[in-house]
Amino acid sequence: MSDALPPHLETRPGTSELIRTDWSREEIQAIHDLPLPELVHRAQTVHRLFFNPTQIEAASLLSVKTGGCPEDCGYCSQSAHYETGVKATRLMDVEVVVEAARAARDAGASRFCMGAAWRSPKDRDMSEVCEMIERVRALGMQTCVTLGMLTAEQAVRLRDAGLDFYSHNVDTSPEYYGRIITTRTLQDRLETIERVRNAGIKLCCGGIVGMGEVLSDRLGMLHLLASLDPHPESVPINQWNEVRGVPVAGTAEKLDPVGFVRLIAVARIVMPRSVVRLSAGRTAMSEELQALCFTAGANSIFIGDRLLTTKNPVRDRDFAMLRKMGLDVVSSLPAETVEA
Ligand code: SAM
Ligand code: DTB
Ligand code: SF4
Repeated sequence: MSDALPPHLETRPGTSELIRTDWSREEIQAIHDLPLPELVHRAQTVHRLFFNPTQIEAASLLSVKTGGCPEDCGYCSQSAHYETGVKATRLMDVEVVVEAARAARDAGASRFCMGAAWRSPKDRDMSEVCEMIERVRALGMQTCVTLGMLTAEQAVRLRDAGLDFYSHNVDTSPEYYGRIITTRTLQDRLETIERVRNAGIKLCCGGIVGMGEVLSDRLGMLHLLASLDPHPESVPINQWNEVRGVPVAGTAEKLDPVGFVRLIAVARIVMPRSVVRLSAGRTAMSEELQALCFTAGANSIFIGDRLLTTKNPVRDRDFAMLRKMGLDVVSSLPAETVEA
């Protein structure tokens, strides 16, 4: 692994060897297949070397441009290819976005993520998005945007506006990818990821499970993420949030909860320093399952009753759940504040 550890971790012998980008699929499978107590113990051990296991980061999402997307992502409510009932809107007014960010901050979120249903942003959209970033940043929040594919120039513009994170998922394994999306390739995504990195923006990159894929695809997705050098600072693991009218709806199968916990633990072990976000899909998860996920190394959630177009648990219930578990919502986690 190329980049240095932060000083507070360098004093701990052996931690740098844990950060690897050369995991083999076989190693990942073997970790996944460990007896559950062994797997969770290993994930907890790694987690504690890099994070405080009682701390959870909270981010909020806002769809700043909804629906009418030209891409055909088979899981998405916002694709113009499917009848999902989601109404297409124009890019939101900056003031409305800033007010939503302020409300999210006052409700406990430290990061505000703005999503747009674009294949890629048009240059005329960039000025407005950059203004949103500047204004949300001025509220003292970390900023994140997800706008689709970027050119190198667009990535630099976002960096200059003060963007902290760009979110761009690999979504699934290389083998399953073509079954889910045909209008852009995995290579296209990797190129955007590279441009984001080159501009010096932190990366939020993960994927979705529960789209009819098999276990080797889920592990293939984690392998792909763990092969990114450096690892994404933030790794959202989404369980597909049900959307009617999309192709995935015909094949989707909710994961066995223990199988889901195993994936979280594997993500924690193979990307020790990344923040692992228990992302979409929590409305369908019991508190017990979420507790196991936090025990297996997940340390971030989205708060607020809406993700982009689909539901998320209501905030008060989430805070009550975290309180019950003795977990604190913090404004930044140690490993994530380190410069890449
Ligand atoms: N249009 C941009 C793009 O796709 O690059 C940004 C917005 S897109 C909605 C962001 C991510 O949300 C997708 O890459 C996908 O991983 C996730 N996502 C979309 N719909 C989802 C669903 N129904 N359940 C879980 N995750 C979903
Ligand atoms: C991510 O991996 N999940 C978030 C965020 N990154 C942008 C988006 C989840 C969207 C869920 C579907 C919806 O609400 O439309
Ligand atoms: Fe468009 Fe993003 Fe949805 Fe794909 S995931 S259809 S790119 S909004």
